[in-house]
Amino acid sequence: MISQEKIDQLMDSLREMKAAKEQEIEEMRVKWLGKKGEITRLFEEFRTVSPELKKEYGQKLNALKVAAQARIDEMREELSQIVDATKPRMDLTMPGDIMELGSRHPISITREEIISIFRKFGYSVAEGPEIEDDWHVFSALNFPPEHPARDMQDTFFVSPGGENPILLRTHTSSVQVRTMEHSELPIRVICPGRVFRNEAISARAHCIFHQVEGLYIDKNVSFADLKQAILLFAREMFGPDTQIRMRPSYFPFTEPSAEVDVSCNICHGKGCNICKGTGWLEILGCGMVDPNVLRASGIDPEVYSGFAFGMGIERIAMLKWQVKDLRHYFENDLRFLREFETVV
Ligand code: 2U9
Repeated sequence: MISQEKIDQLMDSLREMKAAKEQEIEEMRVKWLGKKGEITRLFEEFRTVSPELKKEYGQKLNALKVAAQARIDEMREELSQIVDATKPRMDLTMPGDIMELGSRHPISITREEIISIFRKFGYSVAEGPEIEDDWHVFSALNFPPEHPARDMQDTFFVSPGGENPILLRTHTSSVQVRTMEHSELPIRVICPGRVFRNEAISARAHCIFHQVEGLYIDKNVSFADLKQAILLFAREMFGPDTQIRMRPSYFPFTEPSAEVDVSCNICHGKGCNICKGTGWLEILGCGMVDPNVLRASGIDPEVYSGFAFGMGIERIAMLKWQVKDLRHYFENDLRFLREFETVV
């Protein structure tokens, strides 16, 4: 029969309970809390307790049940702390797990190299949004309203309508425009970043690629300054014997404009399959900033002049490592990526 004495007695035996194995703990759990266990049986007897004692015994029985469960959990915890001498221990003489080392992506390596060269020349680095407006990508850069780059065939539009459509930038020149709008003169900045063009993907073209563009604006900046900056860059990037040549070109944002070739660093001008027998490799475009571009960003072209240049990082990296297909840069094939410098 339930009594205070009986409950106290059970509490005492609970505290004294000991077990050396998991199996013994389980047997105790069944003995106390199982369907036919001691505490379960007391709960059945509880139904016959007189109403005036129900509250008191109810609380005591519940406390007993909680204490039994707690002691069982405690015994399990104690057992898990004991090292089982029969189980194999960790062999400290085993070699450690091999950590897979990553490698820097060739585009990142090339971008960092270009940036560090221009930093040495005193340029700072600026970044800007990939989703841009028409003003910063086209209008401020002297693109006429009917220019084909403004067409859906060439540019990815986010919202095409209205006065100032929203689009994915097709070049990082928009970052230079933002720099001109907000910085004090003189400006000497390079802008690395991803750009987007609506092109069919092939070995030589991709709809996403990376550029580094540069801009230098001050009083009395001349084409000779541009030529010297590009020559110094080419020699840092491709070796001290590198020669450059400039061919006249056209861009809406520069006048005059030029495309720049470097002497082929594979055949040293003799002609090979990399330079297609010409001895020259095209690396970038450049020119003197068009006065309309300076004016659009509030800079007086009567007082200031500047030069700008732009290059595709994929192209520079292709020349550096003789990568034949641009798609390798985007496919994350480990056999390709492991060819490059390991990060330690
Ligand atoms: C401002 C003014 C002028 C940036 C320039 C080029 C020439 C050029 C191409 C090279 C290969 C782009 O990646 S590519 O397809 N770029 O030829 N870019 S001048 O001129 C600017 C930029 C900003 C305010």
